[in-house]
Amino acid sequence: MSKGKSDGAEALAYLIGAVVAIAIYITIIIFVSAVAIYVLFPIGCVAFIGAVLFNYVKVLYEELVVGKGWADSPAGPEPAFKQYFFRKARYDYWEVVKKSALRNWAVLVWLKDWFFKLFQWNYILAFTFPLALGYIAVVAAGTTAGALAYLVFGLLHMAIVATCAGAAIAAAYTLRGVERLQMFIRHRSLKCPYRECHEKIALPYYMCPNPACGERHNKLLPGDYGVVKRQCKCGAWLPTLFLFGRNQLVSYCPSCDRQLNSSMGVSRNVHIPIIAGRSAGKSHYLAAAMMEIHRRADDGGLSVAFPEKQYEADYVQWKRYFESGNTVRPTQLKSPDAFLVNLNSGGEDCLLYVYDPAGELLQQTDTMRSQEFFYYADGIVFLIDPFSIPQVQGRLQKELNAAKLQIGPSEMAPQDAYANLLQTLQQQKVGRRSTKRLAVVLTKTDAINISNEIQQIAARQPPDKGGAQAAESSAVRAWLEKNGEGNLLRGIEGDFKSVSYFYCSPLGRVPDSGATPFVPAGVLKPFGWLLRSIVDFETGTPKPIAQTKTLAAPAYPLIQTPPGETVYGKIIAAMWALSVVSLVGGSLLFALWANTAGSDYAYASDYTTASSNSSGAYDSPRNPLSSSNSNNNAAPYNSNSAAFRSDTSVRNGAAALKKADNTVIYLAADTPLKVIEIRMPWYWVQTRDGAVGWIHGNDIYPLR
Ligand SMILES: Nc1nc2c(ncn2[C@@H]2O[C@H](COP(=O)(O)OP(=O)(O)OP(=O)(O)O)[C@@H](O)[C@H]2O)c(=O)[nH]1
Ligand SMILES: [Mg+2]
Ligand SMILES: [Zn+2]
Ligand SMILES: [Zn+2]
Repeated sequence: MSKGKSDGAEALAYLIGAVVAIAIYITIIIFVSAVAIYVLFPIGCVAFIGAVLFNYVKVLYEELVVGKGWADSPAGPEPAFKQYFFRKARYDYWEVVKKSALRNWAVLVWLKDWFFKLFQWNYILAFTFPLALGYIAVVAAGTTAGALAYLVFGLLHMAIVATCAGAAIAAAYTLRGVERLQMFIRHRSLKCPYRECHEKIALPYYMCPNPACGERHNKLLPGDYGVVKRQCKCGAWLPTLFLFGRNQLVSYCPSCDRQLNSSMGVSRNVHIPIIAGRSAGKSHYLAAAMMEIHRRADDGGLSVAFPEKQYEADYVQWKRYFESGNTVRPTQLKSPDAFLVNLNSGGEDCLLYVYDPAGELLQQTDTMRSQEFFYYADGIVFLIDPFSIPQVQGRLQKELNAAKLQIGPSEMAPQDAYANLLQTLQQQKVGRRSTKRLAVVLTKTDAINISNEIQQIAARQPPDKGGAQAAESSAVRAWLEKNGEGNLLRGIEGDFKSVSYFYCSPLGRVPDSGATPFVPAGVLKPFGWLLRSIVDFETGTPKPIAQTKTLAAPAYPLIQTPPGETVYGKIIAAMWALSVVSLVGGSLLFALWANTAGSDYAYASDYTTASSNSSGAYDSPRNPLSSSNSNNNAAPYNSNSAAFRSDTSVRNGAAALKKADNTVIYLAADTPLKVIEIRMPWYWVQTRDGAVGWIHGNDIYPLR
């Protein structure tokens, strides 16, 4: 019995204990939940966001500010590093995003480990499980907030990289377009000056300025390797635009792999071939023209530079021959197919290509056709050896036989030479009437008084209104006509739109055993006419040839930095930091502002309540200071209306509101209001647009 009694007491004690324990559990659960919701959740979220921010900043700093980020390497067809935003930027971005994610993951793992350390699967858990649940809830909320923050940081970073990349790509392709356009407009299409090649060069290839490297850059243009400069795999920097000195790099023809001169592509290029049959005097004419050009330069009327040593060497040799009165024998004239000289008479630099093809070529029109320079010739010097004209040969047979060795007359009649020239031009589809300028030049006029004959014709002519050149042109034309070349003249003038006639003597005298120097006469005039508006041989005030670099001139300066390293990572990091700071600062300011505004302005609905009026309608506006409200229920002054009026004479609302001219409008529930004074149940409020009145129910009742 006693056992049963004590059993019962014990059971009761256990029951009470159990009830107390359950009560404690429930209290703890409620307490922890409350704390979790109002204290731990916000703290947890802020802590997690802070941790994510810390991780992002730390990785950004380690990777992009002090570190070098993703290890770049030369990529693509060129021996160079891609421009940062064309390659490395996105790897750098992934590196930061990935590494900061790993760090965030590590934090979660650390929290998980702590969880299992704190809450083990044993009887204690029976007491601590509310804490465990709280822990899980806070971590879950924090993880959500942290993930959101990570997303925002990552997207912000991506937006910055994408924007910069877009700008870089746009800049690169704009500059490329500008460069192409400029080449097109300024007539700078390049042609290989070498005899066997003469290919049109879209873009030469350039050598790395680092002599230890010697890599070749095939497409040195603004683009994915760099906007204004690019980095060679050796670390040296190369400019991508001629504007920035690309022409100072050593460049080669992509067709024949021979070195090009540096000023090609910078100066205005003018191509002029000298056309005549064999032994008509082309080479002497070219040599004499160079003598004359240098005489002009010595007089201070012209700037001259040879873009390559090779041409200078030729010139020096010719000069020696001319000064000693020796003719330049064809064998000793290793005539480059194009002779290049850079000229300036005050305007822009002119790179003149003069072609002196061997006379034999004209005999074989199929070979001539392959001479591509006809395509891009700007003008042609058509040389006529007077002693190749059949009528002259007949007329001056005696004198000619005596001086045959000195004059070396061409065996090809001008008509035949011209026919072959025309055939070549037509085969190249130059058009019905060529727009190229044609200078018809009578040469060797020192011999057997030819120049005297022309001067006599000129003297008999009426003065020409077109000036000295027009007078000379018509005199030479008349002389040719007189000597049986009328057909040739008519042919020429039908085929070319722009023709002028000249006479000259490259040697100035008949070459004989005498050692007096040759003094050329009249050789520059045809060039002056062909180059008019570009080079002025008569009255120029020259500027130095800025762009010309002979081989002896300093090459592009070698600027070398560690390969593949850029400052862009640091810039991106700084931009990211700046945007995060402004994002956080901005939202804080906004919250502050919204909060301040909130304390000032509330919504109309916050102060309006359904009326207790038994009819269900709202109380009409009335004067709250009046004790009697019953006399103003007439429409429209009732039911959810707000009366706004401007009649300042009415101070006592109740009476005034009955006036027919009162405007009554609804006051929307979301109209912002500022409470100025409260006399329950009335509020003296002001709307944002400045209307002031009493409000009760849905009504605003303006008193002024
Ligand atoms: N009198 C005189 N003779 C000249 C003059 N210019 C050239 N000659 C003569 O003409 C010959 C041929 O001259 P080149 O200049 O070699 O002729 P080319 O047209 O270059 O000949 P190829 O190269 O064979 O096609 C020379 O040997 C000179 O004797 C000149 O101004 N006066
Ligand atoms: Mg020759
Ligand atoms: Zn290099
Ligand atoms: Zn070439």
